Amino acid sequence: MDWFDAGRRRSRELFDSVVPAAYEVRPIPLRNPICFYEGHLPAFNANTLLKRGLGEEGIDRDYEVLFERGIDPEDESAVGLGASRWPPRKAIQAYGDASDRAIREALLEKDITRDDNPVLARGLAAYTILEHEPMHQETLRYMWHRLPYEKKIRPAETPSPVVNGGPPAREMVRVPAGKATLGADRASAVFGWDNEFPLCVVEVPEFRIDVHDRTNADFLEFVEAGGYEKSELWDDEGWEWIQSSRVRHPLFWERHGGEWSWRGMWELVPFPASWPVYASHSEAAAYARWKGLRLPTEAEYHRAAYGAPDRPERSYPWGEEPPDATRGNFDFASPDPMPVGSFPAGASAWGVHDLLGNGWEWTSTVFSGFPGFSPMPSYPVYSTDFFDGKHYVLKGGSPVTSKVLLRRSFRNWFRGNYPYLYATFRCVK
Ligand code: AVJ
Ligand code: FE
Repeated sequence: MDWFDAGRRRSRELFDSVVPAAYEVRPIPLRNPICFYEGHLPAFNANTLLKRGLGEEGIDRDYEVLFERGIDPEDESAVGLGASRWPPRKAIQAYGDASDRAIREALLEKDITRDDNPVLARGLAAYTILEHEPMHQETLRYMWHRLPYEKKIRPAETPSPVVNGGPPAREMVRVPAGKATLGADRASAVFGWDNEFPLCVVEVPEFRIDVHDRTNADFLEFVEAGGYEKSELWDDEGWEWIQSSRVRHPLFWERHGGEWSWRGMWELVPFPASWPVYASHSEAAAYARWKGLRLPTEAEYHRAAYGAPDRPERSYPWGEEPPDATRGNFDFASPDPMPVGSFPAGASAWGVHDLLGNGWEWTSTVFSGFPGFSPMPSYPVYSTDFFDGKHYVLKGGSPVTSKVLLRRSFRNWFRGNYPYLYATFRCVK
């Protein structure tokens, strides 16, 4: 109950941090407008726990269709209009309150862990709604990021950005050949999304990997060397995208009076040379190719993060202790990134920094199910629609990734040319 209430409260704060006039704005052209998400969260809860799980009626049939699912179209021409007129905020909030009441009642009083029902077995539907909420809070945060500052209301206690001088010296470390355990074991995991199962053990050959994420300073060299003009560095999809959208630098960068600055969540930041560069997969891969390097595979990320010399794999890069604020920039600790290497207590056994937090990490692995994958009964379309060869796996987490999503098996994914999320990269050879 506390988990549910805290999640709903945080979502409410997010919606309240947008001025009323922006309620129907679409901050990212490829996503629904803001109002959709205030309806989507409670509708998802009703659809998943009350209807699919407990076999009940739900609260409002029209809303539970209108707000059922978000969108991930290939380009703007494929964006449908959704509703031609969205309900007013009052109505959406009244629906949300009714859904919250029904969910609380279900969590407290109904049989939500019935082993004879695959949707409810071991609390599957309940965990699904509890983790869906923070997942969207991150999505909402990077959507709000795109809104002009005058459309947002900055919370009083927001910390100011930390921009320490230059980045640390660039360094790579050797990770010897060994096993990486991807995924999780269905029988022993408390909960996981379908793409986390089953366990998948991979042999990973030796490689070298960046100790730190590539920074804005690193990426500036690429921009200044004309990286966006060299077609040989880009895959077809990436080249097509930077031509048609006229992309010439990372989305978070802006040029004012001949100087680069960084569009922070609440203010414009003087060029933060030592922050991890936030970029799309296409930009990350082009940069790596320019350096004669490449992006890590998902298995290499696991080896670098969770492997340890002559020891079993760890649960977290730093060991077995649960995540806290000393281990990395995550769980809403800061609205924007921190300089790379700010959390030595979070480094992995090989001394690789910031593997959890401060930005998701792109991998070169195309998103698909592990051998033995099956869709989850509580939300069967969670992953399968995205097994299309066009989405890449991201690992790690961002400043606004909830700590409940920081488990080893958690996998994120997006299209290669999606520049909006808080995602960075490191290189390997
Ligand atoms: C896992 C972040 C890619 O936001 O598209 C939310 C999560 N799925 N509601 C997304 C999701 C359904 C998904 N990502
Ligand atoms: Fe959703």
